[in-house]
Parts: sequence; C-alpha cells; structure tokens
Amino acid sequence: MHAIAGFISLLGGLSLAVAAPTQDNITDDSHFFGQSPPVYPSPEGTGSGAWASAYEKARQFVTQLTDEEKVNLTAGYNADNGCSGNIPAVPRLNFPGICVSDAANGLRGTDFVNAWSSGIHDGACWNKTLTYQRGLHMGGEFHRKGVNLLLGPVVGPIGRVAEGGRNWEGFSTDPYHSGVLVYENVRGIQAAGVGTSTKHYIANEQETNRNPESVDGLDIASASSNIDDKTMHELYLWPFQDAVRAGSVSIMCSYQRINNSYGCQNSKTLNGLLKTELGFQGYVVTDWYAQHGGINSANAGLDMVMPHTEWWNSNLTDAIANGTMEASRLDDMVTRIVATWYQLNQDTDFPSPGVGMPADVYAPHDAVMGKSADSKEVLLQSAIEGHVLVKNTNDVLPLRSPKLVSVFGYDAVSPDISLKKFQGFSQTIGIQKNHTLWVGGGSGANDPAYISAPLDALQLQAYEDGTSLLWNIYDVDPAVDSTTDACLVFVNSYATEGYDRVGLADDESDALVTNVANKCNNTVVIIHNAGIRLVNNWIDHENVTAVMFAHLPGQDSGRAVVELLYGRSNPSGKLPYTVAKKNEDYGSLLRPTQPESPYGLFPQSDFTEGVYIDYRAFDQQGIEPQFEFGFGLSYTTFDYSSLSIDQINNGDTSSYPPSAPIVEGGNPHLWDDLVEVSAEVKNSGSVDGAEVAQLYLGIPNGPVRQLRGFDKVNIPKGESGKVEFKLNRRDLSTWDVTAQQWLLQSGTYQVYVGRSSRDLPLQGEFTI
Ligand SMILES: *[C@@H]1O[C@H](CO)[C@@H](O)[C@H](O)[C@H]1NC(C)=O
Ligand SMILES: *[C@@H]1O[C@H](CO)[C@@H](O)[C@H](O)[C@H]1NC(C)=O
Ligand SMILES: *[C@@H]1O[C@H](CO)[C@@H](O)[C@H](O)[C@H]1NC(C)=O
Ligand SMILES: *[C@@H]1O[C@H](CO)[C@@H](O)[C@H](O)[C@H]1NC(C)=O
Ligand SMILES: *[C@@H]1O[C@H](CO)[C@@H](O)[C@H](O)[C@H]1NC(C)=O
Ligand SMILES: *[C@@H]1O[C@H](CO)[C@@H](O)[C@H](O)[C@H]1NC(C)=O
Ligand SMILES: *[C@@H]1O[C@H](CO)[C@@H](O)[C@H](O)[C@H]1NC(C)=O
Ligand SMILES: *[C@@H]1O[C@H](CO)[C@@H](O)[C@H](O)[C@H]1NC(C)=O
Ligand SMILES: CC(=O)N[C@H]1CO[C@H](CO)[C@@H](O)[C@@H]1O
Repeated sequence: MHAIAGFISLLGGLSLAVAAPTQDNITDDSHFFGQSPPVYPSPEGTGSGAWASAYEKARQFVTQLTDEEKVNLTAGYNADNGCSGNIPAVPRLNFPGICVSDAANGLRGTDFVNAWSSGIHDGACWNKTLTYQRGLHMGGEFHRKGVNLLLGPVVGPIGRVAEGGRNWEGFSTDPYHSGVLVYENVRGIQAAGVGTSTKHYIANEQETNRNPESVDGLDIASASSNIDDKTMHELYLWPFQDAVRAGSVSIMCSYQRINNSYGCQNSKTLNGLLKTELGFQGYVVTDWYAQHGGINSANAGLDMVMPHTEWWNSNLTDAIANGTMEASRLDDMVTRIVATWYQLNQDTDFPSPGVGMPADVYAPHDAVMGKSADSKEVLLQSAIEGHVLVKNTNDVLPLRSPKLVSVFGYDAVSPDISLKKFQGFSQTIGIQKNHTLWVGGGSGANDPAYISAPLDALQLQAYEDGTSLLWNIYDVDPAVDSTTDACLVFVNSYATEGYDRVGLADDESDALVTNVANKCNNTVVIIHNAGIRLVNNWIDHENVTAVMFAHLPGQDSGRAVVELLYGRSNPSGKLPYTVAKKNEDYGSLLRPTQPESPYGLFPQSDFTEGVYIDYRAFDQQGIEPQFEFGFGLSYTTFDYSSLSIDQINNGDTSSYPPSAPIVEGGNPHLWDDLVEVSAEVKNSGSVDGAEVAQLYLGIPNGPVRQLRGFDKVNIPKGESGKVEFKLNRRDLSTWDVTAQQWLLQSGTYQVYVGRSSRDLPLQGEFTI
C-alpha cells in the first residue's frame, strides 16, 4: 500500500490532473533506487525520560477533548495575527492555542526584535557557548512576543549543492560541526521556554523543483532525493539526531521527496528513522503547504499541518470510523503536540500567542518589547566571531591609525527598512545591489531593530579617532585618492529561499574589486556572503592585500567589522565550507539537479556521491581548494604540540553498542566517550587571540579525514592553552546497513589535530 502512497497523493494534491502518469514513471528501472520501504504503524510517543511529566499531563488533557477539538489541534488556522502559523485555542480547557513563527536568526515580520546573525555565520564562529547564548537570547525575544515555537534551527540543507539557495540558513557543510551546534542552539532556545522545530527533514538540498508544479498542463512532482541508508545516517540524519537528543520539541518535514515519497508522508523517514530509531517524542509539522496526502500522511507519522489543511479536518474522524486510521494515532498526534506545551512550561508561564504581532505591522497595535538590553553583548560577539579572514599580506590588517580610508561598493550602506516583512524573494543577479547584506532572503529573513552598516560604523570610527574618510558607493570604476592608506571594498553574494543561486561570483562585484585594486595598492575586500563565494578572479592580484568573508552578521554588521578592521577584536572565525579555485571543482555538486527535458514528471536526484560532499570530496579527489574547510587567519599565530591520545573505554571494544532502551537521540550508549585527545596550543604572536583547534579522524574504511572534534580557546599572547576533544561511540563508528547499527571498526584510526582540514601539524593513531 505504501509503495503507491506518493503516487496517489500526487494526483490528489494537484489541481491539474492531465495525462495521468503511470506507476512506471516512478519506478524507472534505470534508477538504482526504489521507493521508501513502508514502516507502519506510527510509533506512539512513550513519554520516556525528561518527557514523563509532560506526557502524563498531556494524556490527561487529551482524555478531556472532543473529537472536533482533537482534530482542531492537528492543523493550522488563520488567526489574523503576525504569526507564521497558529493552532486554535480550546477555551473550555484554558488552552490558549499555539503561535509558531520564523526564523532561526530572529523573529520575522514584526517590530521590537533583533536581527541576529544567520546559521552560516554562527557556524563560522565555531563557539559552542556563543551558539547556546545566541539561542537563549533570541529565544527570549520569541517568548516575550508569545511565540511558542521557533521555526528553526536549520540543519537541512546541509550544503550538498554549492549553489543551494538556503545553505546559509544552516551552520556547516559538515554533519559533526552542524550536529554540535544544533545541539547547543536547540538547548539555548528551549532554555528560554520556546520550542524549536529543527528543519527541513530531510535531504532538502536544493530549491529547484522543491515543490510540485504544473507546466503546460503537466503535473511535475518535486525532486526526489535518493539516498542510500549509510549516507543517510552518516551525513543527512546525523545532525537531526543531535537535535532530537537535545530535546527539539518539533521537527519540520520537508517539501521534496525522499526515495520518491514526499517528506511529509514518508513512513520510513518519519515512523522509521525519526520516531523509532531516534525515539523522537515531539511532533512532526509540515513545511508550509508541504502536505500532499490525507490519511496516508497521518499514518506515515505526520502530526500537524501548516498553515491549514484541506485533507484532514473531519476526514480524520471519518477515517477512524471506517477503519482506515486508528483512533490511537489521532490521540498520539494530539498528545505529542500538547506534551510539548507542558514540556516547555508554556501552561504556566507564557504570554498570549502572538502578543503585539498584528498581521499588518502598520495597523494600530501595542508596543510589545521582544528585545532585551542584556542581549547587546551576545549580539555583537556573534556578529564579530563569524567573520573569517582569509588573506592578510604583510599584516596590512589591522589598520594602524590610518590618516585616510576610502570606502567602495554597494554593500557598504544601510538599506531602507521601513518595510517590515523584508523577504527579498528574487534572485536575478546574485547580489543585493543597493545595500549591505545582513541576512539572506525568504522565510529565513529577519527584521532589524536598527542596522549598523559598514559605512555608518566607519563614520563613527572617524569621529572617534580622526580617520579621514572618502566614499563612493555606486561607481564600478571609482577614482582613488593617491594618499589613501587603505581601500575598503564591500560587496555581497545573495541567496534566498525559493531559488538556487545563479553563481558563486558575479561579474559586477569582481570588476569593482579589480578596478579598485588596479589603482590602490592596499585593497581590502569584505564580502557579505550567503554561501560559498569564489574569489579566483582577483585573489592573486598583488594589490588585494586582505580579504574577509563577512557572512551574514545581523544588525551589528558594521560595528563588528570595524572592531576587527581596527584590531580591537582579533579574527577567530573559520570557514564552515570549502572555497574552490573554480566552479568545476565542485563537479556535479555545483548546481542543483534539473528535471529531465522536456517533461520529467518525477525529477530524480541521485545522491550517488555518498558522504563525499564539500571537503570530503576535495580530499577524496585530491583537488586543491582555494581556502579549505576550517581555514581562517588571525592577527596572531598559534603553534601546536603535545598530542595525547587516551582510550578510556575500559577495554570495551565490542563493535556493537551495548543494547539499551531507546531514548531521545537513539541508543544512549552511542554517547559513551571512548577516547580522549588533547594538545597544547601556544599563541606565538604579539596579540591576544582565539584559536579553533580541530580534530579530524581517519576511520578505517571511511573518508580520509572527517571532523570529529573542535575546541575554541582564548589564549593571551605568549601563553599556551590546552585543547581537549572527547570521542564518543558514534564519533568512532560507521553505519552498518546489514546490522542496522553504528559499529566500531576494528583497525587503526588516524588522529589529526590542527588549524584547518588541511593544516594539521599533529598526527597520531589508536587501534580498536
Ligand atoms: C532509499 O533507498 C535506498 C536504496 O534502496 C535504501 O538504502 C534507503 O534505506 C532508502 N531510504 C529511505 C528513506 O527510503
Ligand atoms: C475549531 O477551530 C475553529 C477555528 O479554526 C473554531 O472556530 C472552532 O470553534 C473550533 N472547534 C472547537 C470544537 O473548538
Ligand atoms: C477530505 O478530503 C478530501 C480529499 O480526499 C477533500 O476534498 C475534502 O475537502 C476533505 N474534507 C474536509 C472536511 O477537509
Ligand atoms: C475512509 O474515510 C476517509 C476519509 O473520509 C476516506 O478518505 C477513505 O476513502 C475512506 N475509506 C473507506 C474504505 O471508506
Ligand atoms: C536598486 O534601487 C534602484 C532604485 O530604487 C532600483 O531601480 C533597482 O532595481 C535596485 N537594484 C537592485 C539590484 O535591487
Ligand atoms: C597597484 O596599485 C598601484 C597604485 O598604488 C598601481 O600603480 C599599480 O599599477 C597597481 N598594481 C596592479 C597590478 O594593478
Ligand atoms: C603603497 O604604496 C605606498 C607608496 O608607494 C607605500 O608607502 C605603501 O607602503 C604601499 N602599501 C602597501 C600595502 O604596499
Ligand atoms: C565564545 O563565546 C563566549 C560567549 O559569547 C565568549 O565569552 C567567549 O570568549 C568565546 N570564546 C572564544 C574562544 O572566542
Ligand atoms: C511524461 C512521461 O514521461 N510519461 C511516461 C510515463 O511512463 C509511461 C510508461 O512507461 C510512458 O509511456 C510515458 O511516456
């Protein structure tokens, strides 16, 4: 039955059913993948561990509900407020309803909130404490605005496709890095009493054909991400596992299909991987309008539909009456939803859903303060630490009391932000040409309380220290004053939900950089980049002396970059992706999969590269990158020594994890620490700084190197610090398809510790 679920829903989900496709269009034998195997019934939430009390209260609550009330709790409705979605109240039982809203980098579409740094920027910080703090403070804003559930964080897309339009919303192209940060972020946000809906589950790796569409009367399904089980576990599912372990109360299912079955009705990914293997206790909510099936989707493990449903409503109770659905499934859906409300203490300590958030921000409304003065430091620190310095010839940076600084480029100035709900859904030339880029576009955009644009912050600096400034924002070939000490060129690289990027560089920005460099022997390039930005057209120009990837810092953008340019802060960010020397180096993963022409009714995206994306692919194929994953410069230097490796597994080298009841995150023994590694890092330069020490592991039969640890430490000049890494059972294991388990590999594990994925001065090994 499940084998044709995707097919049935496709027909039902689209308005124009012309030239009905046959089953053959799905099970094309030339594809090595079949369909997602059926996994039924949907596992009920058990209320294990930390959920016990919340489940007890939720079960009690659910016994008091009528059928209509139960059905109401499973789907959104239009509440005429500024929330991205709403669940109606049950006034009879003092349940006020639920407000859910975007985004993972600040509350979108309202006032009195901060625009935080985006996922890619947070990833570039490599600072676990900061990721937690950023989450905690941002979560506080959602709480004060009565938002029960924050629609984030993002760990899918992870960044398989270099031009992917939403890669900037996630932390990193590495599953371990992404997993560590999503864990901290979920815990931080939820510590503020606001739920997280970690998204987009799963393998939502391109925007092209993410949704079904109708072309010339033919219905084209969304792209299918076809992934083998090993790759699924070791790459795409990995960070979701960390999010579930952190207690993420919700998971958002994705638009596209997995092995030909839609993300929100795929019983293998929802009932199987998420609810059985990972022991997920919260609820699965659709991405907006991502429901394509009725009772099928409920039976496959979907719990809530947004923003509303044309499929469920009384059909759920009809289906129970005629035997197509179990009553216990509906009770489980509602129990999971209500349990999260109790789990986050939203029953006792929560403002009215969406308070002070009118649907139209220009309609009369009360001023409800989301932001808080005590967030200032974290907001600025998270903006600063995500900048990555990649070139600094002869230490031209930091600037040392310059008499004249010239500023160039459209990205230096502030935008017009009078229009709330900034979305910028357009992608034609690859840049935001009229203003600085602090965030990408689409539902992941955010609304700043103010913007510190680079030129604004430089003006303040000039006022403070007597620097003279010249600026020319819109000329592509500006004149340069010959007495200029430094030419700062600000450009950007845009990306938005809804579109994959049109390229990894653009001609106009490259021309601007080259034109300035031809006239100015100290050209410093700062790029606000929503994803990978190639620099090969000018990186070797002798006058391009310094380059900074500034990512998407949020509203403190200009202030942060000036702190760094003037040396009051020392750059400490590292790239969470690989910058290639040329497009072709990304191979078939440069661009999204396109449907076959003229009409591929069921576009197929085969993930045949396995786990070999980003640096794993460059390492495997021996391709020299321009700037490797994990790379970033500082104003000081760090020396590595004294590698120490200790096996602390007490002789337990069984390749299987000890069996244990599944808790959130899966088998709890996967988190048993088995090996401890440490090293000494000395700050050998002349200023204080912070280093992100990285540990890469060569697992027998696996990729050459995979990130399995990082430790960011502040080290004063001349001093040394210890960096420590703990490797748990999952870190050392590979997914065994036959055993359906994470298994340790017997053999020699290579251990590398250093500054980036390719600058690894310390090497050792251990054997299992
Ligand atoms: C997808 O198909 C592959 C190949 O048959 C299989 O290994 C994998 O488990 C399937 N995954 C899902 C989610 O259906
Ligand atoms: C269900 O929700 C709707 C709003 O969509 C509301 O009008 C209706 O009264 C609710 N029904 C019950 C029984 O609470
Ligand atoms: C029940 O589902 C059908 C599609 O199968 C839909 O047309 C109908 O509107 C649904 N009924 C309700 C009450 O939502
Ligand atoms: C049972 O009810 C559901 C919802 O109305 C409907 O989609 C389905 O076709 C019905 N099945 C049978 C066997 O009547
Ligand atoms: C920049 O602003 C001008 C004037 O408002 C507008 O015509 C142009 O389309 C904008 N360019 C971009 C790339 O947004
Ligand atoms: C570098 O800048 C100087 C002006 O400071 C200019 O004379 C020279 O031609 C530039 N070099 C190149 C390669 O363009
Ligand atoms: C640029 O040229 C000026 C004048 O020749 C020289 O004083 C200065 O050191 C040069 N700057 C750099 C960064 O090479
Ligand atoms: C990490 O972030 C925290 C919180 O903002 C900050 O106090 C700390 O200095 C940062 N650590 C490093 C090594 O940069
Ligand atoms: C549009 C399209 O590709 N349709 C194909 C679906 O499968 C049948 C049977 O294999 C073909 O005849 C159609 O051409």
